[in-house]
Amino acid sequence: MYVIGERINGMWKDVKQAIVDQDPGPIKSWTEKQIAAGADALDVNVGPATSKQVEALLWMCEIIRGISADFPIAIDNAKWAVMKEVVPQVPGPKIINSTKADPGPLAEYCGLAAEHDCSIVGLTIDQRGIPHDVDTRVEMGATILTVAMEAGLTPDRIFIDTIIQPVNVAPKQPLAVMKAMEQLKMLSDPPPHQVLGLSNVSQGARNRELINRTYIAMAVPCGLDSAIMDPCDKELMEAAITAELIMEKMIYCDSYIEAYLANK
Ligand code: THG
Repeated sequence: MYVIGERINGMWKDVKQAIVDQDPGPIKSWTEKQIAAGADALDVNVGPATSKQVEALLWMCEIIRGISADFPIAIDNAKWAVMKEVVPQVPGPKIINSTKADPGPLAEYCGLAAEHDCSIVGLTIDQRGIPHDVDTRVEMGATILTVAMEAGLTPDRIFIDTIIQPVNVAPKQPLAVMKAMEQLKMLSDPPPHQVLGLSNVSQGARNRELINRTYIAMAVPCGLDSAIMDPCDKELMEAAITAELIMEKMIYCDSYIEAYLANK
C-alpha cells in the first residue's frame, strides 16, 4: 500500500491553528510522526485555514523539506492557479493532487506533472460532477490514463481516484467505487495506481476507524494500492498490510507486519 499521510490538512483544528499562527510545531510533529508510522508520502492541504493558499502551501512544504529533502509531498489543492505556482517552487519528489477529468484542464495538469517530473492524481469527476454509476467512473478513469500517458507520464506516476463519499449520506457509492476500481485495474499492464481519500468514507459516521479499516480490506482486492489515510492509526495500517498479504502482494512470514514496516 502506497500510504499518503492525510494529517497535514487545515481541515483539522490543530493544523488550521498552526497555519493561522505561523507555528511550525504541529507541521513538524505530523511530518515526523507520519513518516515514523510508515507513510510513503505526505498530503499537504491548506483547507479552510486561509485564503493565501500559495503562501501557506509553500510554508508547509518548506517545513517538511527542512526535515527531509526527498520525502514525497502530495500537493493537495483544487485550483489550477495555485498548483501552477506551487509545484515549480517545491524541490524534491511531488504528487499533484489533483486534477479532474475534463480533457482540456487535465492535459494542462499532466503537462505540468511531466515538466516537473511529478506523479499525478486524477479524480473521476468532470463539469457534470461526481458520477453516481460505475461506467462513467470507468470512462473518466480511462480518459485520465490516456491523457496522462500522452503527456509522457508512465502508469507508475498516474493515480486514478474514483472518489469515495461518506457511506452515511451516499450509501451506494462505496460499492460503486469498488466495482469501478475492478475494471480500471485491467486498463493497462502495468496498471495505473488507484488511490482514495479513505477517511471520506466514514465522515460524520460513528465507528469511523472500524469503517475505514473494513473498507480498505475490501478495496484492496478490487485494485486499491494507495490511500490518503492516517498512518498513525495502527489497526488501519495492519488491516491494509494484512489485506495485501492475503492478495499475495507479499509472502507470509510470522512477522509480516514488522517486516513490511521495516522495509519502508
Ligand atoms: N481524494 C484526493 N485527495 C483528497 C481526498 C480525496 N484530499 C482530501 C481528502 N479527500 C482526504 N483527506 C482527509 C483529511 C481529513 C478527513 C478526511 C479526509 C477528515 N477530517 C475530520 C472530519 O472532517 O471529520 C476532521 C475532524 C477534526 O477536526 O478533528 O475526516 O478523496 N485525491
